[in-house]
Amino acid sequence: MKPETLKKDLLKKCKSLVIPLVGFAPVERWEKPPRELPNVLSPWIPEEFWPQSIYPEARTVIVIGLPVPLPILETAPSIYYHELYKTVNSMLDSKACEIANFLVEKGHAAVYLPRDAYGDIKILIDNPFAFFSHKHAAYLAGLGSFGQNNVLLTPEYGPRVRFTSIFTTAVIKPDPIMTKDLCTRCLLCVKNCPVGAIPKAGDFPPAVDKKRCAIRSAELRDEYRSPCGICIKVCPVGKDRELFGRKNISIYSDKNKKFEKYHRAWEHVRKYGSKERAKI
Ligand code: B12
Ligand code: SF4
Ligand code: SF4
Repeated sequence: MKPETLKKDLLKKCKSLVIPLVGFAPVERWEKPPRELPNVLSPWIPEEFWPQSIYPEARTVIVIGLPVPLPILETAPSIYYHELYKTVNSMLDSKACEIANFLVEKGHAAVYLPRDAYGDIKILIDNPFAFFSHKHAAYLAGLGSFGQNNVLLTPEYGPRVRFTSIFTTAVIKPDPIMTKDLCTRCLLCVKNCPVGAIPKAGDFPPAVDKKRCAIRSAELRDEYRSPCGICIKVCPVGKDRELFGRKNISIYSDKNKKFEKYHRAWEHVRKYGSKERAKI
């Protein structure tokens, strides 16, 4: 089958699975990290984390992304975002598994990757790495650019999107790497991080204090209201803000009386189904 026909079939399959974001990256892109953006992606990801090291036959990485709806994320930390997180995660895993099976049915070896791949958040406190990084894969597959918050921003959903990947032996026409820098450097992510984990200056994207962030996530997990997600909630980038009527970022400031009805709704959701550890 011609590479163009396979790409068309895959895009059709993703459409039928209601996957809004799909990108294709040849494995060679891991060998020569691109210089298109003002990124300091240096040192680059060690070779043992590259797709061709994990699955030596891999020729193309397919990255899929599912959105995190803003009105749910806005209640975070809450049981509502906690449940959404679990749902999106299992949907990503099963859709990626189905795409790999679809390729296999067509005669192309393919394997899916789990969207996270760690047993418990406590493992990440001391070793905050997975064996494969999906945000870098999404970047190399042309889905977005890095933000000050060190996650990938997309034009469609800003950072409010979760990714996973599929490795295949099929050669598929790649998508161009995004050259537009989507981050506005508004620093809202920096100012709103409750544990000060995101540096405001230095390299871009900056090295987030992973330990601090992971410890906060572990605490919230024990309270049934993880993950934190504030740095993706406040980011102004993404067309989803328009769709959900959330262009005005001052909605997140407690002092803004105009948005009291939203603040009341979030407080209501936060009161049920989870508790701060001190109150458990
Ligand atoms: C570990 C992890 C965490 C840790 C560490 C975060 C971090 N910044 O790396 C903690 C628990 C803190 C965390 C928090 C969050 N996470 Co998280 N996390 C992961 C996970 C499981 C692995 C990431 C990884 O291994 N990165 C490793 C390397 C490659 O990235 P890096 O450290 O930036 O590496 C660079 C340099 O450090 C250098 N380097 C230098 N020396 C070394 C040494 C080694 C060994 C390596 C590997 C690299 C390296 O190489 C890289 C390029 O320069 C991924 C899922 C996955 N499997 O990809 C999700 C993931 C990155 N998380 C995600 C999200 C959304 C979050 C949160 C917002 C929580 C939430 N869900 O609400 C916060 C955001 C924190 C933040 N601002 O960064 C999403 C991001 C989606 C996006 N839009 O980009 C991902 C991709 C999950 C998913 N499947 O979608 N996360
Ligand atoms: S997830 Fe929360 S604690 Fe972690 S960097 Fe973002 S705002 Fe800070
Ligand atoms: S909140 Fe502002 S500084 Fe942070 S990633 Fe988004 S656009 Fe960039």
